[in-house]
Amino acid sequence: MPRPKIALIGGGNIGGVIAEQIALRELGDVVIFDVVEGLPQGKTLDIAEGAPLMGSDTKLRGANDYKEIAGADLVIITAGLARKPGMSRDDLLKTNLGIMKQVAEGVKANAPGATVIVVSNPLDAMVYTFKRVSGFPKNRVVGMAGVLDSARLRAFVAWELGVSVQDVTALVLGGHGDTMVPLVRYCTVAGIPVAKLLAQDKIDAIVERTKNAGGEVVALLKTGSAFVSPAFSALEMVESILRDKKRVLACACYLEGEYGVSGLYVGVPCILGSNGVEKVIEVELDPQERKLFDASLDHVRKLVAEIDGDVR
Ligand code: TXD
Repeated sequence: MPRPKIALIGGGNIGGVIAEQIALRELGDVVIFDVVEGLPQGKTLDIAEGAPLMGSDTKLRGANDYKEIAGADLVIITAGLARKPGMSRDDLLKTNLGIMKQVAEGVKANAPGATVIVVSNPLDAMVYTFKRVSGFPKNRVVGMAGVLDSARLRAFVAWELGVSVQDVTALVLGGHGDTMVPLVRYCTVAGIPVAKLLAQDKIDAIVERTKNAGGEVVALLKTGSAFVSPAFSALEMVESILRDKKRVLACACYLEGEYGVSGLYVGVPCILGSNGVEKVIEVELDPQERKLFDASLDHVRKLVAEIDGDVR
């Protein structure tokens, strides 16, 4: 049984960590495509030379020609600019739109049967762009954001309570930006609702820190945005798809009536398996949660409206 072929479009900070972890976990053989000559080739060669120390027989290669991704089973897209201090994710829209259109054409032509995980920002608009330009079915195009935002919420709750991160579960819905919706009501510590363990002011502070977590790292790094936690977030999705784990994860999914929404990508819980997004799970939202979700939807709609003419 051959290993799955995994194509990484974009071999930068996030792409490099994903490639290294795919090799370490032997999830499949890797091709990194990038437009920078030498970058994908150098990164894959470096990881491959470390493979004996990982005990990994994963094959890795770099490419500057889309033909090298031919027949990929899974494609992970991190191509695009990352934020610098003072920039919002939305500031990346125009530049990354042009890149995503190019990427969608390349993937459509060379890996038409692939399942695609989009990571590039502004995420909700970029995954929408990929789907529109590629014409791939909605189950095979999914965006990575909610897994990261939920992980950040989990980490902050665990640190505040002094408990293991393994025992904290959380769900963040909506767009991947300042209007994201951390659902505190569904956040538990070993099944115990977090509101039973933390005072409201602490919870409110954690929610705010979650919404601003990306910007917090950008301000500290100054040269780019977070890349390890996003890479590990994408890898949760990669493993669930390749190993058919049926994980329930918060992902940017294309909605057609769920949550009363149609024709948009937005972060919702879904079941991820070998058929990609196998089911969107509709959780009950109370009036306040629905209000926040609708506000987030409005933001995503405005962002998509700015580019819709370019992607039809
Ligand atoms: O939760 C999330 N979804 C976000 C995503 C979390 C953090 C970062 N987020 C976004 O991912 C970020 O705002 C960027 O839009 C992407 C990738 O972030 P990364 O930190 O990996 O950026 P890098 O290191 O700049 O890597 C981008 C690579 C770089 O090597 C470029 O040469 C390449 O993209 N690139 C391209 N590859 C293929 N095709 C084209 N056209 C292209 N243009 C640039």
